[in-house]
Amino acid sequence: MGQQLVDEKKIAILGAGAVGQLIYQQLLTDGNAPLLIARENERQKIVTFTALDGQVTKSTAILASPKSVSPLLEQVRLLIVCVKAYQVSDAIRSIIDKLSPKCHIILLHNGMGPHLEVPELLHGQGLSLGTTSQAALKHERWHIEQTGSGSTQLGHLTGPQLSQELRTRLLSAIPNSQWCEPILPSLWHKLAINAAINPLTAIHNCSNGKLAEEQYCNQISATVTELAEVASADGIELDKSALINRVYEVIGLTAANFSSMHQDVLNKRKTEIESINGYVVQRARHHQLSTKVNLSLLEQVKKMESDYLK
Ligand code: KPL
Repeated sequence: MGQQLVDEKKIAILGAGAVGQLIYQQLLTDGNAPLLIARENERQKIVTFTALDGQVTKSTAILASPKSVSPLLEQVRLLIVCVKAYQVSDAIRSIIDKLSPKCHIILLHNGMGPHLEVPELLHGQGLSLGTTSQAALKHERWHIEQTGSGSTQLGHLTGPQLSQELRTRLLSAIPNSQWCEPILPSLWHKLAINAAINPLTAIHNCSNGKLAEEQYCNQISATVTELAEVASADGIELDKSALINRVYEVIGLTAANFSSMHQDVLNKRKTEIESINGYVVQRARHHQLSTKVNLSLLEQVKKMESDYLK
């Protein structure tokens, strides 16, 4: 009976990176049977999960590829998109024709931007957005470890609303998650933290904790001040000093960690700079505002990237 209910309102995760696999595990643990949509052609995979307390569990994940004409895709009523911001539009294009108009889509990634493009790709599906401070590390392709707990905010953006039943199932599965409306202020809030911490740790090759030093204070404060001005022009009022305090709180709480951008640069991967400081610069241009500090951080990280990405 329970299984039938789950299949009728199927939840799928598009993108089996660290965050995608983490959300998959949390849904699974809470009694759901989520589908993982990934590039691989296999139908099943044994996935390993190391929880915050070190406990290791294995489960068999049901996979579908966006290319497959899997009947499972038509049954999906909630699609959680966990690919990187720069992959979101292509990932949605690759699957949208196979999704029911009754499916609801949630974008859950670092940075901002895709929510401006995705609405025109939809065929009647509703769209919500989310941001999470949970952290996970990928040890192997199918082995992730949760490395940080934290809150998750989700909320409606456009089109039909997510059904109450699916919303309840999602909030029940993700620890410390809330439905927030409007959702955009939560995304700008997280953007400010990433805009201040991520590029500086990548440029100075340091842990998050190092940014507590006096030498970074002006840059952190200017990055957040510029961002708050751009957000305001976009109709989102942020409390600048509360935001700067929060940046320092996150620096303290994650002092020993290396930011995701630091790890991307270290491993010579494309970074999310375009959807973090790049988004601030893009919205600033739209409003004819100047964001010198964000622009400089964007250019420095792009330069590092261009030295290893050909
Ligand atoms: O989200 C993060 C990231 O690394 O992307 C922060 C908050 C900076 C923690 O490392």
